[in-house]
Amino acid sequence: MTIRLLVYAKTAIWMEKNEIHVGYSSPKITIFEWNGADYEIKFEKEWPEEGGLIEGLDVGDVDDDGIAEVCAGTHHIHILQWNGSTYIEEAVIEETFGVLAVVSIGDCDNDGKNEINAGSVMVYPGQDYMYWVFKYGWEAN
Ligand SMILES: [Ca+2]
Ligand SMILES: [Ca+2]
Repeated sequence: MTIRLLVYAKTAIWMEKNEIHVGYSSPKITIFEWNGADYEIKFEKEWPEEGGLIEGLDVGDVDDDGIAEVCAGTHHIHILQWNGSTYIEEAVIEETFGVLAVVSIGDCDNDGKNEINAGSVMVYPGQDYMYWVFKYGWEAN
């Protein structure tokens, strides 16, 4: 059941066309692209049994290869990259927990490379609220 919907769009100069990225609490992501007449679904993926994808969604080059990734935060961070015909999940950061309300990409230490910032908005009993910064060079699981 979808409880909350996030509509998110971000311009990325390295993408051929702008996309609309929609996160669902199920959790699921749907990526739409304008075809000249309508928005069509370009990619969809669901991660059953994971925390809701409510607000933890951003786009940016997180591995410094010049290509933007879509980062989708459930309670993990799924890193998706366009391969020319579809999005592939090229990495998952599994250190995070709770339900992520923050997944933001940006160069927060001015070294010219993006970091991934993540924070939990809901946690399970016994867990602390956490905020993480993953620097370029993080080990993907
Ligand atoms: Ca990249
Ligand atoms: Ca940086």
